[in-house]
Amino acid sequence: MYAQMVDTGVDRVKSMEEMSPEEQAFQKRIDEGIRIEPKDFMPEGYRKTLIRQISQHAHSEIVGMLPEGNWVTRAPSLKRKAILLAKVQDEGGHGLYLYCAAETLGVSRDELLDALHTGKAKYSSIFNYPTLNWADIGAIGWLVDGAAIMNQVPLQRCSYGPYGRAMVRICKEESFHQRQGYDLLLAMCRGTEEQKKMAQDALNRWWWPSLMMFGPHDDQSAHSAQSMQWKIKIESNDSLRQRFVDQTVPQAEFLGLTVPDPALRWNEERGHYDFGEINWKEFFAVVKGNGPCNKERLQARVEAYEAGRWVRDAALAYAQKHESDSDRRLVA
Ligand code: FAQ
Repeated sequence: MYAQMVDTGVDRVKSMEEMSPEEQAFQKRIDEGIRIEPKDFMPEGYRKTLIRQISQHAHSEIVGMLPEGNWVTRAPSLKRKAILLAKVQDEGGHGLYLYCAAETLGVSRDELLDALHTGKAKYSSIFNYPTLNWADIGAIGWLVDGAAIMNQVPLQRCSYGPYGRAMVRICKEESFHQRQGYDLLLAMCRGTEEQKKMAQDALNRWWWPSLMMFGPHDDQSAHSAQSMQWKIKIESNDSLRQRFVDQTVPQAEFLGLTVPDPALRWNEERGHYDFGEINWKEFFAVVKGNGPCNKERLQARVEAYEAGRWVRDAALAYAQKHESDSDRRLVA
């Protein structure tokens, strides 16, 4: 139900000699760090790969509103409710910038949403996990936004102009999101014993799914080699995941929480934390549609789309009326 059905037509990376003169000139521009803009020549595989990645990213933002939106009515204070509302709204805005960036590649928003609603397009695995207690909202901000920023900061240098530029604003907002999550957990960890237990429980459930956000190991990653040659991806899945672990473990220690990984230890020689293996069986089950909340998430998006149909119809009718009124004025 959930497998990506966008065939990008790329099965291996071409060498310079195998490329057409147009493709060689394109690759040279990329190597020189010159941005590609919507009207420039681009190989079909580049265009399709971008549509796949940007639309998956956009879908992740709007599906990502659901687990947190679930807690807006149950936030423990007016201040926390206002912060959470603003954050969820920001995620909706990120989705819109990203859909606009994808549209510059010649695909319509209706097509992209249809791919999401019919299960042809993916969104991040992380949003198929439930938010069971208030500390989960802190864990999402700290870990999920934290992982998203780690991945998105390099994407500001993506070779495709509209995507890289959308990422600049998104990253600024995500860093506030991460701080609000950490601040929420800090308050809970300095609170009662019961609150601290809730925070530990949230970390236990969100740690491994957050590490999965970076995707499969580099040697299992179908798209990395080509996407890195085209600078659609700037850093590899494993190197970003390692950086996330290195940055996050000391933050957990400061909170007084324990990362749920018995294999986790500082490796003096490597200058990095060693950590345990991800449960890839779980990752692929979630990606294929069999995670705890896949069906619920998709159903919520489809229902929201149907419920908003009258607004789209009214806006279209208004625009058409406006257009025919101005046509009449022109004729007169
Ligand atoms: N979930 O060859 P690779 C956020 C798929 S935004 C589901 O390594 P690629 C903000 C992948 O699509 C979070 N599927 O793929 C927020 C491919 O399948 P396909 C989203 C995954 O594209 C915070 C297959 O596995 N961020 O959180 C996942 O080179 C809080 C092979 O993998 C972005 O989308 C996964 N985790 O690298 C909102 C950033 N990982 O398409 C609300 C942009 C891999 O062939 C609240 N995207 N797959 O069927 C990227 O950087 C890349 O697309 C990666 C995957 C790194 C995610």
